[in-house]
Amino acid sequence: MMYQPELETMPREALRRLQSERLVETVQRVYERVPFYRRLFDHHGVKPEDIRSVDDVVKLPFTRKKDFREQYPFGMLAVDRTEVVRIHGSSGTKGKPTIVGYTRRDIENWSECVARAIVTAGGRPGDVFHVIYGYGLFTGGLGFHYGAERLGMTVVPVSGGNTPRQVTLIEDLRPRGIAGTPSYVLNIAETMRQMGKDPAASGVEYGIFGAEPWSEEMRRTLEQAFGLKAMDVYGLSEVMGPGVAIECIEAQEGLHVAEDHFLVEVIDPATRNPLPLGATGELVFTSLTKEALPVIRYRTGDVASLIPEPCRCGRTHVRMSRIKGRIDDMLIIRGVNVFPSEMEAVVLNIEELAPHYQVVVDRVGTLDTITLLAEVTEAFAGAIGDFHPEHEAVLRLTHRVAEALKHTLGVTTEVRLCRPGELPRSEGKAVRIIDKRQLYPSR
Ligand code: DLL
Repeated sequence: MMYQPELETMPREALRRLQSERLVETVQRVYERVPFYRRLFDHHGVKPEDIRSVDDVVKLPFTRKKDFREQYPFGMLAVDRTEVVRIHGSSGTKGKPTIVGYTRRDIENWSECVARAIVTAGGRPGDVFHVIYGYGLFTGGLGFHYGAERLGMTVVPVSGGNTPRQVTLIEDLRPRGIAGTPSYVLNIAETMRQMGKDPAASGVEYGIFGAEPWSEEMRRTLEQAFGLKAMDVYGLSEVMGPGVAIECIEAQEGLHVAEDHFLVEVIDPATRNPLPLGATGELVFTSLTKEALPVIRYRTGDVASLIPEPCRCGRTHVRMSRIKGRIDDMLIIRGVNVFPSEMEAVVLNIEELAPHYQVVVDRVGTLDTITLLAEVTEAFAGAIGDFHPEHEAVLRLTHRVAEALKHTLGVTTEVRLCRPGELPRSEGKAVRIIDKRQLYPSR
């Protein structure tokens, strides 16, 4: 089933024309209405008339999160503040949050995007839909809520946290679909098992997981735990929120970008040059329909590639790969590029490890070092009795994990195994990386 088949299967040539028209309008609007963009365009010697089709997008300057910070709170708006019906933001670990705004029409378009995304992931009107993403400034909860209501679902706005209540509601209301961060949904499964319940008995048929990097191995773990099909959903507040791209249940391979609303590019983060279709680099988005907060060539910091082959679901919108990680999280260890999220695959493939891990990054001299903290399973800890790092079985497992990491990533990593339950559990986006390098910037 498709939500908007005429848009989702639009021939590429027609889609290109639609995108070009919308790009031209967007560029004119921001130039006229947002002093920030006028200055930026002037500084780069770009005039709105230079942009006639999507091919010209490469002439436009980039924007970044820092621009949102500097224009905080309302400097990026292309409408009067009174036309903004809602504010969202991202938590931002440093200083002020990033604030974004939506007009009534923006909310409508966003709801349509999310409704479309839910259907793409296997949802249908009438389904009970359990929303675990946080409600509030974060775009996850309300973004999914409005999309699900628009679709005509029975929405359960649980938000994150209070895990025993999540379990009760899932058991009693029997949602066909759930949406949440993969790390927290995994914790719900763990809690169910601790309560003596089988998550697979809950009858959930599909899960829409995103807002943080996750791996194919995590998909398998979640699918097996609940007996559901897991789809990856991508989005970011600066561009809209969830629903920018979603995997289809037919292929479960790559996320269809809502190309009637967003123009996507992949660039080399170092040179900022566009990369050929299929190459891995930084995702860049230009919005095509947004009123309150159009974005021009927004550099996401997220690393992925575009998949040029048509999809077997029949949708013509280009697919992007799973996000490999964020540029800031990429480590260069003795010349090898490593994303901490790549370690997830290793952890989940070792039977004695629980799917809970963190990566500590530090710097010794001029070298980056990484240490994987991973929990052993209850079964492993139970079998050896008293868990301590010097226990022979623990040492052996530590060695095996380090070998597996070396084999998969090509670099030597420290490994520290932890007791079951020792690492913090997430109720939203998991904190996977502890970067100690910033503590000593001068080292
Ligand atoms: O995380 C929006 C969202 C909500 C997406 C619910 C999906 C589901 P922000 O808080 O602004 O918005 O964070 C955006 O999260 O730049 C990525 O680094 C990361 N991210 C989002 N989705 C994925 C995903 C929401 N599927 C930032 N895989 C983005 C990997 C993701 N990373």
